[in-house]
Amino acid sequence: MNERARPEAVSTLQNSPYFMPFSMNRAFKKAPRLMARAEGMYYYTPEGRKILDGTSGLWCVNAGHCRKPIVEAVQKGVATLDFAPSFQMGHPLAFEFAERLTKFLPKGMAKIFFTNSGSESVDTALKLALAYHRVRGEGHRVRLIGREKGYHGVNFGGTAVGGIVGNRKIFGALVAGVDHIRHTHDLQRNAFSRGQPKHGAELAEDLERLTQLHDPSTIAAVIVEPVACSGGIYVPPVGYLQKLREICDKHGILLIFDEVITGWGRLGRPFATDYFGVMPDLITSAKGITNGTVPMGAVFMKESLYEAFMTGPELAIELPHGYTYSAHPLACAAGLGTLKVYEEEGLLTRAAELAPYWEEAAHSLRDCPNVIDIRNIGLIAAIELAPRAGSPSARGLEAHVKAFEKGCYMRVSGDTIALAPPLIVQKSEIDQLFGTAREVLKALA
Ligand code: PXG
Ligand code: PLP
Repeated sequence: MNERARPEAVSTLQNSPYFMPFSMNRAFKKAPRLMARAEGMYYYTPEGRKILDGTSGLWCVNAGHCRKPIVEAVQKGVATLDFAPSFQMGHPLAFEFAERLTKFLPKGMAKIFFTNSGSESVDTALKLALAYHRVRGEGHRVRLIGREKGYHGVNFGGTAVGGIVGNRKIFGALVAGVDHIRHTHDLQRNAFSRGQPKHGAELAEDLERLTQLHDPSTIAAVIVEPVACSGGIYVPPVGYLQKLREICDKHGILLIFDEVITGWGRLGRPFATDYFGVMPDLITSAKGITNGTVPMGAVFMKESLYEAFMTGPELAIELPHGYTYSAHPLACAAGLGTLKVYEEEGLLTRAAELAPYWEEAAHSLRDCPNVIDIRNIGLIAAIELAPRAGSPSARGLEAHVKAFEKGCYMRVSGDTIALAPPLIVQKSEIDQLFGTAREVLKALA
């Protein structure tokens, strides 16, 4: 039992009806790790223990926790308009938020479709891509291409284009017409790269192989995370994303950047699209769009995509797609508050200032036991550990638990520790985070 948890809480949790997502339910309920309160860079456990947030909740609390302008916008919003239908009806905040959002988006991203999560954004973007080709008379473009090790949420489309085997294998055949290009993880050539790895641009040519296998005229879209995060943090090799864009252009294939994590300042520019200077046709977003305060997602698209749907009779629904909670008033209120904080505090570029310090701190762990790679970009770092013989992920899980005991919250993906703190992080907190990581790594056999 985790000695920090209250005995009465443990006995309640062991029989709890709560089926926890992406969790080891039985092990967790025996030794829970609970957060009861949060402020700024910190969580507080029910016993009042202070925990430094090393992964921005789940990569979403980019402005730090319980920020006043966001909290107040939500409080005011909920007391004013609890819900409003968005099908054939509207409410002012949705239009105001969409308008404000466009000021932050990569140039050329002109229209916005609202969802409630990254998973919904991904499935929306995939459906938009298929429908876009169809309304233009290219209904033969029915295939969707993802990438090995990619994560695109958990709905059917996103699971199908996703490339993490463990997330796919128990869910049957998923969606027809999906294929995957190769991942870019290459420890032999790129271990301990700082920023973008040198080797691997040629892996983008795997897309050319798939166009030849399936015929390019059958492919609707390619979806990738500019930096693959959930699957273990893989920074794109120099020139790789440019090559993907070229191949898509050559064959009339739409390119979707899944920026659910990389968006909203994580790399030191508002979006990874800005950072890498490669323009996709659609961008999926969520998480940081409301600082994680109220669930929301969005798909950003080029004007030409939207316009392709605006050609039929005016008294026809142009896109038969949407969610009950698309553009929920509370989420719009939270989003408007979030944009205010990002703008006033310069948070969408702050990671660029901190990145050199962050990089040094991350790579200082190179001499720790079992470390086989360290990767970083913006305010993201991955510390990959050698798996324990016969029990992959065990060392990673132990690192996560030990870090929590030592006052830091760190996500792990398999045996890779993933760090991505709120963008308000101070240098002293970066020191604390990597100092704790060092202690944890030393303690792990
Ligand atoms: N696309 C990407 C690139 C993501 O990272 C989603 C889609 C799905 O978003 P929702 O809001 O439906 O979860 C994500 C989500 C982790 C972790 O620790 C990552 C995510 C979610 C939870 C945990 O790696 N990414
Ligand atoms: N299932 C049923 C029976 C519904 O009526 C609806 C929405 O009206 C949905 C699913 C979809 O729910 P949501 O719009 O919240 O995604």
